[in-house]
Amino acid sequence: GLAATLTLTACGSDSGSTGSGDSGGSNNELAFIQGVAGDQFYITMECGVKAEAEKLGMEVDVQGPQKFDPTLQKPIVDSVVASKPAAMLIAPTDTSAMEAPLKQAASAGIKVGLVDTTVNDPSFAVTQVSSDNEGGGAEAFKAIKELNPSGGKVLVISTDPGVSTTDARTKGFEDAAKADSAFTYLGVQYSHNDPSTAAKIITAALSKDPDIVGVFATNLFSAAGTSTGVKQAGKAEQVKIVGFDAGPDQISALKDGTVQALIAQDPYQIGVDGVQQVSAALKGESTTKEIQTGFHVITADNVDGEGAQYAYKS
Ligand code: T6T
Repeated sequence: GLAATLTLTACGSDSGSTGSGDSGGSNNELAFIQGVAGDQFYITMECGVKAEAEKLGMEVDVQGPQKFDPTLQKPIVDSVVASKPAAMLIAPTDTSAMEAPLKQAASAGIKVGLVDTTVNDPSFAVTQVSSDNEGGGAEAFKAIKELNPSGGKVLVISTDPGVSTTDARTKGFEDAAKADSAFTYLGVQYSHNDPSTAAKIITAALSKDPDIVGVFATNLFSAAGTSTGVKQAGKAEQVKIVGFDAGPDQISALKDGTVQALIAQDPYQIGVDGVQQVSAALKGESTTKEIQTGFHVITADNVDGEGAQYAYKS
C-alpha cells in the first residue's frame, strides 16, 4: 500500500531493497557488519554497499553493535559465521581483539573484506578499503595552523586506542604538530566514542590550559562532544575545532561557527569498493588488497557549495 511505497530510507528511493536473490544462488549472501549501529558514517557506507550489491545481484544483511566495542561486535561475527554467508564486509572495532574471530571467518570459507578499520594482521582478508586516515590527520593540523598562524597549544580527542582509523588520524596530526615549533602538542585523550565524555575531556583540558587554541576531534562522536564542551565553556572564539567526518550535526556546527573545518570521508565509495572486491573474490577473480579512498575538507567557504555533496546521510 501507500505506506510501504512511501517509506523513506537514508539511501534514497532506489536503495531500500537488496539483490533479487536469483542471480547467484546461495553464493550471493553478503553480511555487512558496521563498527557501531546508528552512526551516519556507517549508514552512508550501508547505502553504498546496498546499491552496489543490488547491481551485482547480492543479498545484504546489515548488523552493528550498539557500541563501538569488540566485546559487542565479536558475538555478531560469530553468529554471522555460523549462518555461513558467502562474504562478509566488516569494520573491525579493535586491531587485536577482532583479528582471531575474523581469521576464523575466513578459514570457514567466507570471503572477508575489511572496510574503514583494519586489524594488525589482515592477510586473511580479500581487501582492505579505507580513507587516507594518517593523511587526513595531517590535513587537520594544517587546517588548525591556518586558523592559528601564530601557533599555541593543541589537543587531540579520539575514541579508543586500538582503533586503526582514529589511531592513524591521531598519528598524522601528532607528527605534524610536533614538527612545528610554534605549536605545543598536549597529547591525545580518549572519549570511548561517547560525546559526553568528549565534552568532559575538553572542559577539564580548558580549565588546566585555558589558552588552548585548537582541538582535533578524530571522529563524529568525539567532534560532537568537543563542540558542545567548547561552546559551554564560552570559548568558541578562541578554540578552533577541526573534526573528522561530516554528519548533519557536524555540518550544522560548521555553519553556526562552533567548528571551523571538517575532514569528510567517502563512506559510500568505501562500501561500493568493498562489495566489488568480495564479489570478485567469489567469482575467483583477482582482488585489490588495499584501496585508499579520498577525503575532502569542508569549511564555511564551501559548505553551501561544493562541500555540501560530501555530507553524510542520516
Ligand atoms: O570516523 C568514522 C570511522 O571512520 C571510524 O573508524 C569510527 O568512527 C566513525 O564511524 C565516525 O563515528
